[in-house]
Amino acid sequence: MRCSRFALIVAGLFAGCSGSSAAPTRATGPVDLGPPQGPPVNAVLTHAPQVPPPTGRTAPAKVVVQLEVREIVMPIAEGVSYTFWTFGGQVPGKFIRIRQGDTVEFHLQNHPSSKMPHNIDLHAVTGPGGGAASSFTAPGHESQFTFKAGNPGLYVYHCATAPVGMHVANGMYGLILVEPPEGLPPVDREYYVMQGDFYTVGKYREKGLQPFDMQKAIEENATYVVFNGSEGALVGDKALQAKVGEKVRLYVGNGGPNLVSSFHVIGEIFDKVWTEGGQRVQEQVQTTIVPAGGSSIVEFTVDVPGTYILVDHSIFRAFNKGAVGMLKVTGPENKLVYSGKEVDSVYLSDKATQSEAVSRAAAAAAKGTLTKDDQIAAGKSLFQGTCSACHQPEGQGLPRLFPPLAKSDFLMADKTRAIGIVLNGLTGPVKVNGEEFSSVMPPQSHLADDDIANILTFVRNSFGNGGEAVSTAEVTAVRTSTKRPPGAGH
Ligand code: HEC
Ligand SMILES: [Cu+2]
Repeated sequence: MRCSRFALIVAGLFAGCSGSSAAPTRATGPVDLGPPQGPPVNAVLTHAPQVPPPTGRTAPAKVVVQLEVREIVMPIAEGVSYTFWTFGGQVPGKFIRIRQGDTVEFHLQNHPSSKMPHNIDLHAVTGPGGGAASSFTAPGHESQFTFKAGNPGLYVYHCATAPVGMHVANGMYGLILVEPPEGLPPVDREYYVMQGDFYTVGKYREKGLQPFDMQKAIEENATYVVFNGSEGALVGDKALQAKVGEKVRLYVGNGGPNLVSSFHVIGEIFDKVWTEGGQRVQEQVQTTIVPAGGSSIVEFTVDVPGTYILVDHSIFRAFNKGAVGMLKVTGPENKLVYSGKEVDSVYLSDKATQSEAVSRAAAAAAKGTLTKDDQIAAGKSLFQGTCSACHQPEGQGLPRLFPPLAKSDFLMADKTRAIGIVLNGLTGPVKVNGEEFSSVMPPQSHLADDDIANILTFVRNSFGNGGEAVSTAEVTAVRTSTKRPPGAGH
């Protein structure tokens, strides 16, 4: 890369032009890169996970940004919806990419259907409130303000209308990248991933439209922690894509409102991390912290095909609150680097098989048209990654360790007892099909009642079993009537 003296001063490592990890000579304070040149440019804004192309400009410009706030009901998990407040119609808000020295003419529109006023605080703006005061916008109105982007970096923007926490908790955040004058070094793939924590009245995966829970938010007791606004945003066919040998750069943000992310990609080491979205590059990083209201840029080259899992390594958030995404890498194997099979299915959990079936069953249940077949289909997808880890994919169990569910006399003998086992766990000894097991099954009470009903309906009608369906009401009845053993929760 060409390295002008100028770029070294103002951009240093952010432009990656020195190739060394020594600290750059940093200009103190914002740098005036001169007046805008040429005709005004309309900024290209993208929905996550896409990133706008590099500005490709060598001189500062006047850049016009149009961003519309909308309050929309969208899924947060399978069968669960939430009223998100958005910058641009999705969570996170649209990605804005400009160049250091640009003069930004910012237009914030608030859709007429909105119920709330909103505004925007861009961390890339220096000046009280970061634009918040000049952008307060009532429903059906537009406001305009102008700022000069003096500092390069990856910045969070968010709504700062009172109650601020609630606006942020509803998804009002996004990223703005201010490229250094030289631009960033080219890579093969760039993606936009932003974490957020959500607080609903219903527990994790409780179906239906879930209202915001202010008390849980104050207590920082998140119901969901997700990437890009929903549990399913980056899994299955929505996974990020790359080919073997490609260099991938992730612009990672964290909207919060509360939690600090331990951002990690299972099976990768970050070659470079622009810590906290600033100008210092750290190398060979396993997990990087992304503060609430902060960012990080991570880069790595993918050498081996397979599925890489993005997680918040504060790990209960990944397995029990939704903080899982996927990067699918295709291409030839490289046995010198990695000899093994696909990434362990333990990490994929039920996210790999998460299916439409769960939403379909939830929708049917809401309409009152739920059939046994709907339940079996949903239960099948939930069984994988929940029960299959122990009872095995075909319910066959493992000798002496995990009893079979396939053709299990014990399972089929008593439906209510089976519900109780899933909710409260089971401590042996127990005799299944004549064989004795003396082990411990942990409670699965973190599962929602309808999920348990669907799983048990599936199990009781598969692997050679045949029986009646299990209803959500039956599960609820057992849950409310049993004294919770320690640790069972809920
Ligand atoms: C962490 C491992 C593990 C997971 C996960 C697990 N189980 Fe179990 N399960 C066990 C063990 C171990 C036993 C036997 C306990 C004993 O010895 O008392 C058992 C026993 C049972 C039994 C009674 C015995 C039988 O085979 O009929 C049922 C029914 C059952 N589990 C269903 C489920 C269902 C449904 C799920 C998923 C929601 C599940 N289990 C998840 C380990 C597990
Ligand atoms: Cu707002």
